[in-house]
Amino acid sequence: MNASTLMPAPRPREIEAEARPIDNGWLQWVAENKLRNCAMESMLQTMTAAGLSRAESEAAIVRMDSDPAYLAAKRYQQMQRKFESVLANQQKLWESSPHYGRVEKRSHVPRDEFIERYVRGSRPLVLTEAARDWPARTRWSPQDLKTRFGHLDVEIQAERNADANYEQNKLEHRRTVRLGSFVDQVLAGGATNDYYLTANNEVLRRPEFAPLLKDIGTLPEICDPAQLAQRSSFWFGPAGTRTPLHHDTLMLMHTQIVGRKRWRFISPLETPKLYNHFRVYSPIDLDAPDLVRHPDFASVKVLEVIVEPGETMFLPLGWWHQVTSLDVSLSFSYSNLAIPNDFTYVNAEIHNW
Ligand SMILES: O=C(O)CCC(=O)C(=O)O
Repeated sequence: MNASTLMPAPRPREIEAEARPIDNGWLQWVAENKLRNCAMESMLQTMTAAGLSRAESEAAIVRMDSDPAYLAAKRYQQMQRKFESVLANQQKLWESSPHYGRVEKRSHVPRDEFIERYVRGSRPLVLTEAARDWPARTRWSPQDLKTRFGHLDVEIQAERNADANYEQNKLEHRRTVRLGSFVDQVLAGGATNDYYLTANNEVLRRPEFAPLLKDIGTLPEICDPAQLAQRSSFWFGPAGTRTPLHHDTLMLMHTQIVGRKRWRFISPLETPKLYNHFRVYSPIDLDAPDLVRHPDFASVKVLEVIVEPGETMFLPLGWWHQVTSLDVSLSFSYSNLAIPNDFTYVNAEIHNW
């Protein structure tokens, strides 16, 4: 944990003529910043700038050292630090492999090796031939979508450019559009992140879209075909879509049918350095990490691979990923692994960090 980053001050108010009281909001702020090892002087600067008396602020900071609630928090913090060091040591071992920085591409992996090396061994992998007999590979195109399904309404994500947290707020970005018009918009609109038909659309659960599933051929040996309709998703959008850094709560395959995507990955063992204070999301943008706000990210190793048309990305459990479309893209993801693939994560919900 960085020693000098201050938490934002509580509830900004206009500075009043008289010194503001050190209320519970400020006491919590003092406790949190002491837990983050912030220096007394930097805390005092923030407190006095907000209109608090310097003498009272200093006394509150000193008193905190014997506050029973603060002492209890310190014990929990120590346990958390221990757990973090366990993860950090394990990550160090993973990174000591000369192969760690490279996402493997392989044409075929036998089932047992797949489970041992990639599922249990927790390694991202690109299967280059897993979709070789899929009719989708020759059939699917934006024009084909329009011809076969253009008259149907679908749910997309829209007006994303106006909202820095478009993925976290995805329910607010749902719009229903005619698929044919959306195809036209994608083809004419050029590179943009403003609109994207993502997995949220659930089109594959609708009988009208069942022909799409017929275009899926042999699945990797590890998958259960009987579960495909229930556990698959369809993605379509322009070049330039960006799915921000997050982790999923299961393992999945993602087959690129049209266009390329750039996938970047971070090990689940690096979670303590990703400021994961809201559900499965990290506020870090891998294209422009802000090391002043997120200094712990500085030592995080990012893996990268470009997934080409016809290739299938395997995403092991809990790996963080940020995904960018490099071209107009059509892809198909599925989580119907024939091994246990439902996991429980205790979600972080600390909204005001
Ligand atoms: O393809 C994308 O834009 C994102 C895919 C993804 O993040 C996922 O399936 O979890």
